[in-house]
Amino acid sequence: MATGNYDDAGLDLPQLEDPKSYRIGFVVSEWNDQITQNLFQGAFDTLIDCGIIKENIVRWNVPGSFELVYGAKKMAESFDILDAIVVVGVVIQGETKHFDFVCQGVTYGVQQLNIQGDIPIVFCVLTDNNIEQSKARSGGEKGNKGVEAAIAALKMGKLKRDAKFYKD
Ligand code: DLZ
Repeated sequence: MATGNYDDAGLDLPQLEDPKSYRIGFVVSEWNDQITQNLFQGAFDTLIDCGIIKENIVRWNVPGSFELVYGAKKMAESFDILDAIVVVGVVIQGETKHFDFVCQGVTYGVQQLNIQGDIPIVFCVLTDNNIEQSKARSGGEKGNKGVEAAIAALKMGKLKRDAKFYKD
């Protein structure tokens, strides 16, 4: 179980007709890998709780958050059967402007992929002032943002399927 009680966290789980048929991809940044691994694990456990089978969960790693956009783009091209892709990263404020550029790049890039592509890309990138804030949001006292991302991925995947149904 990912966080214990989804209701307490105000998270309503999606009602999926056939959860075993859902396929979810993850592109995970290796920068601050303990944090991103905890985010991924929270998301993975949530998907399993929702009835997704582990064979239908794909994971690729990229070096840093800036590379998440390219990774998601390539994953979408390689696996057009995916219902949704989650990008997982953490960007921590430093002494230079690097933080702003990485945050801007990944946010804008994911937005563009969502506008141009067919597979919804879910944003699970922490943008924190310090590592303590990141720890708190990746399985600490503020919960695990990976759980929310997994639920968002399933909801967006369902929306994609529903939209196709109306079109066909
Ligand atoms: C270089 C860099 C820095 C300073 N900080 C972070 C960070 O906090 N989080 C993160 O995911 N990546 C960081 N990176 C790496 C960049 O995302 C990227 O991998 C490099 O600039 C190479 O393109």
